[in-house]
Amino acid sequence: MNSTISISSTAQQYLDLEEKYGAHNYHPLPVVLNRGEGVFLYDVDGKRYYDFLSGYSAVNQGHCHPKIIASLVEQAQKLTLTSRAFHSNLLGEYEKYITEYFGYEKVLPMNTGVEAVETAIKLCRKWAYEVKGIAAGQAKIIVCDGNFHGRTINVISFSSDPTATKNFGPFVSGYESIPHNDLPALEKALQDENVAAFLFEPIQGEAGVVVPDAGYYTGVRNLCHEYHVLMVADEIQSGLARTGKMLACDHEKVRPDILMLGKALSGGVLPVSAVLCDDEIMMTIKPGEHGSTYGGNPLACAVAITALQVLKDENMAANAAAMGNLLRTELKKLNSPYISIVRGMGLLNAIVIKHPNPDAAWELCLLLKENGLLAKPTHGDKIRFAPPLVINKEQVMECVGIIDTSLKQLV
Ligand code: IF1
Repeated sequence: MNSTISISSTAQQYLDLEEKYGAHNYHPLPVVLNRGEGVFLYDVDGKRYYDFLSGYSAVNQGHCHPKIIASLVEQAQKLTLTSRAFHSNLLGEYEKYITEYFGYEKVLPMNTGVEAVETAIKLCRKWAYEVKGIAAGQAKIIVCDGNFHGRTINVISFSSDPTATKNFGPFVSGYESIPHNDLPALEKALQDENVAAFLFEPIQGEAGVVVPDAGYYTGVRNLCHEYHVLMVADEIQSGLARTGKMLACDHEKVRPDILMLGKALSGGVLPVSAVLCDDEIMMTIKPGEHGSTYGGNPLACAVAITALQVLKDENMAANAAAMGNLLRTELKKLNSPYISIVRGMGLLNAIVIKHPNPDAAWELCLLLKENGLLAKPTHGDKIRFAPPLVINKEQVMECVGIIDTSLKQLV
């Protein structure tokens, strides 16, 4: 079953260029976009779409948020990069702003999400040897089955996804994987005195928006305290108001020992990530032991301050909670024979498709595109529904209508 993939000759020219000159490391939906504004994306033929992916939660504030763009443009005309060989006027101000914003003593600024994850792993190991006293080279980090934390060799070393690991070995040792949302399995793993940390996503995004049982974050927090192990929360996708609270861990008022942020930390404008923790952990890294060319650059600092400020000023967490409840309620009311599960927290949601055709989720995304909504399947039968957090009630209802129409067109 193949829906008719309609694409204009204009758009096709762009696809042909990518086909010929670019690596084939993605399989994108056949749409070519050239403008974004708020919850909307526009293609090269001027067609408007609702964005239900939000750059994988990098565009929580909406595409090209005017205040974020203003900060970008203003700073870009002053100073964009000094490197960390010298000081800039913005780094300290940004560091004060973000550490007070999240309640940690220190921040280490990086660029991409996976760099934040790599940084956190290096901090865990330093802390293990120099604070906890684990024997040199023996530190272990517990991770979860189904995890996604990025695509470097070290991080895929603990991936359970064959697509992420096939023919990329050899891999880095020092990791043990347990089921997500399984406190007994975590406690069993923590019996090993060489465990330095538990690294997890509060909600597993790539796995299909897997929300753990209530009390899971509290249980993790208590076990990590009891066994003197660092609780390391990857909130790169679940953080920054996406789930209806500033952080997913905030739903249980749990404070991780190490917090990783990325994606919407810049509102989708440029790569900005951050690792936050207190001095006992952060001060284990000494001058010259870690960093990056662009980490903490003045342009990123200016943009990140504004991106964080607008989340609060525009009450985006509260809106995400309300609009997420509305979206899930209305999707369930469709009673579609093709939807087996509707799940999520705030505006991080997914539906699980049940259909004889294994490509049904992809086919549905093609129909959604034709009907003016962009979404993409994850792991075959799940479709992530994660619009920008500025979406309003009328827009949610229009999108539910588009989803309903598309489901009825699915054969
Ligand atoms: C792609 C997935 C999502 C992340 C979490 C760290 C990172 C990510 C929880 C690394 C990045 C992105 C990567 C992007 C697609 C997207 C993704 F499908 F790959 F798995 F969101 F679920 N921790 N996720 O979700 O951050 O280095 O990419 O800045 O690789 O296609 P990054």
